[in-house]
Amino acid sequence: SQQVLKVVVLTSLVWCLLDVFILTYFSGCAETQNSFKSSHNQRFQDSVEQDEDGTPRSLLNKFIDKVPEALKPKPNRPGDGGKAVVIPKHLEAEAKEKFKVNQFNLLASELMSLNRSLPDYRLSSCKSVPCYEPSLTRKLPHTSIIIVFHNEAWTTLLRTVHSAINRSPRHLLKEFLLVDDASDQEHLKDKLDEYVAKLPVPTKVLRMSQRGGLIRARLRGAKAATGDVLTFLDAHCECTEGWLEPLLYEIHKNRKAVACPLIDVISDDTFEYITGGDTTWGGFNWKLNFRWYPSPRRELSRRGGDRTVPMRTPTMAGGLFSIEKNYFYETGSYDPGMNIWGGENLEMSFRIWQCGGEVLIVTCSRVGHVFRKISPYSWPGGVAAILNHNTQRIASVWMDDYKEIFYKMNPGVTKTDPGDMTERQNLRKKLGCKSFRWYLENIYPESHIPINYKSVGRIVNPSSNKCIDGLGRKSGEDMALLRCHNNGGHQIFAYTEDLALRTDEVCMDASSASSQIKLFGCHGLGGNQAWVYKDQQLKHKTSQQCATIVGEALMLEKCILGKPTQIWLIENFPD
Ligand code: LR7
Ligand code: MN
Repeated sequence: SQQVLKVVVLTSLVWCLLDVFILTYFSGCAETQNSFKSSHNQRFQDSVEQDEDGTPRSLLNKFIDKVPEALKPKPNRPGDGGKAVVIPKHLEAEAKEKFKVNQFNLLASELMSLNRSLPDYRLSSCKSVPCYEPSLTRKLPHTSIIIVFHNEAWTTLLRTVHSAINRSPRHLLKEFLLVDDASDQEHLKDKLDEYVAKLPVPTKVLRMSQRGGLIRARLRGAKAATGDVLTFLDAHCECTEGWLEPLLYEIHKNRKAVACPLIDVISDDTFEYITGGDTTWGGFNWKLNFRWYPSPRRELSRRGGDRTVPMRTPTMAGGLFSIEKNYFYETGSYDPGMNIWGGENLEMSFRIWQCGGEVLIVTCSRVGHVFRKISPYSWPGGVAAILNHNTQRIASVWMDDYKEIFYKMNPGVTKTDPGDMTERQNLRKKLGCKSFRWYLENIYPESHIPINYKSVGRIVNPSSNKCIDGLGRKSGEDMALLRCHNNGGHQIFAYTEDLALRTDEVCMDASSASSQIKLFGCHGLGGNQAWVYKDQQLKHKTSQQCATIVGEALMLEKCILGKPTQIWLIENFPD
C-alpha cells in the first residue's frame, strides 16, 4: 500500500507541475482588456453551442459543407498549390489582349479556381505560437472584412473573398463589406449581388454613387461594419492558412495596434504565389512615396531575435490591415479630404505612431497581393494633381518643420490646392499627438529625413550657374552637375548636422580610390561622407580636398582659395 501511496503522490505531483506549466505557458497570451470583452464571452458561448470540440478547423469543415457545389475546390486547376499558370499557346494572344483590362494576366486568373489551393507558407515556428492556438482564438474579437474596388476583375475579387472564407475560423468572420467605388463593368452589378447572397458568410455590396476613391470607399465600408475589428484588403489578394488569428491577437493584446500581414507577391503575369522575406519593413522617401526597406538589426533584437514576434514598422503599405473599429474612429479614421489613391497609408502611419498607437507587420500572417506595374483605372483630374493634393495633406498636417524637405524637393506640388486641412490639424491637437521629430527619433531613426540639418536647398556654383545634381542616380554612380533649375528634385540637398550632403536616399561621397565624387547610400558615420563648408568651399574631410568642377564632372582637387570652379553657395545656409 505504501507503493500505491507513492504512485498517487508522484502522479499528483506531476499533475500539479503540469498545471503550473500550462498556466505559465498560456498566461503569456494576453487577456482581453478591451471594450468588446463582454461581446466576446457571448460569442464564446455561441460557439460552444455550435461545436463541442471547439476547434475553429471543425467549424470551417462544417461550413464548407454548406458551400454550393459549384464553389467547392476542384482538383488540378491551373495555379493550384500557388504555382504559376501556364497559358496554352493558342490562348497567348487572348491573354495579351486581356492583360490591358486590369494590368494583370486576367486570363490566367480566369483559368484558376476561385478556391485555389496554397501551401502553408508560414515559418514553421509560427505554427506553434501558443497564443495562436485554436482553442485560444475563441477569445479573439471578430472582424468585418472590407474590400473596396473600382472595376476589379470578377475572379480576383472573389478569390480574395473565398480565400478569406476558406482560411479563417468561421467565428472570427463577422461579414464581408464589398464597396463598389462606382465601377462601370457589368459583372460588378446584379451578378455580384446575386453571387454574394449565396456565400456562407454575410456579405453586402455597398455602392458609391460617384467615384470617391479608395479612401472614401473604405470610410463607407467602415461605417456599415458591425465587427469588433475592421480588416481591410485590396480586391486582388489571397489569404493563406492562419492569416487572421495573429492579426486579431495583436489587437486583442493592444487595442491601439494596427496589424498588417506580411504581404507576399502574386505575380501579375502568372499568378504564381511568391513569398516575400520577413526582413523588410515600410519606409518612405523625400517624395513621400511608400517604399520597402530592409528592417534594421535593432528591430530584430527588440523582438528578442524571434521572427514570430511582430515587427514594428515605421509605415504600412496601406491596403491590408486590421484595426479595432472603435479605435479606428477614436484616432481619426481616414482623412476624407484625400482623393482616389495614394498617401492615406503614410498619413495613417504617422498619425498612429505620433498619437500613441503602433503599426505592426505580423510576420506569422501572410497574405498575397497582385502587385502591378501600371494602374489600370482612370485618375480623374490626372495622377499628379491627385497625388499632390494628398501628399500635401500628409506633410502639412503631420510633418512639422520637416515638411520643408518635401516642399523644397517637390516645389511643383503647391500648384495643386490641398484643400482645407483645419479639421485634420484640429484632430492632431485634440489627440495630443507627438511631434514628427519624436517619430523620427523613436520610431524611424533610419529614415531618409535627417533629424538634424543646417540647411536644405541647392548647391550652386555661381560662375557657371551649375548645380550639384544627383540626377536620380543610384548608390555607387557618379555625382552629376547640371544647369541650376527651380524644380527641386535631385538638386536639393540637406546639409546635415553630421556634415553629410544628402539628397533623398543618397549622400555625396568620395573615397581615396578615385577623385570622382560619387553618390553613396548615407551611412551617417561621417568618414567619406563628411564635408566641411568654409570660405564657400566644400572640403572633403578625410582627404582635405575640395569639390571642383572639372569639365562636366565633379571631382576632388587640391583646395585653392577663391578658385571659381571650387566656389559653392549652399542655399539657406545659416550665417
Ligand atoms: O478610385 C479608386 N477606388 C478604389 O476603390 C482606386 C482604387 N480603388 C481600389 C482598388 O480597386 C483596389 O482594391 O483600392 C484598392 C487599392 O488600389 P490598387 O490595388 O490599385 O493600389 P496598390 O495596390 O497599387 O496600392 C497600395 O497603395 C494604395 C495607396 O493609396 C493603397 O493603400 C492600396 O491599398 C495599397 N495596396 C497595398 O498595400 C497592397 C500591397 C502593395 C504595396 C506596397
Ligand atoms: Mn492593390
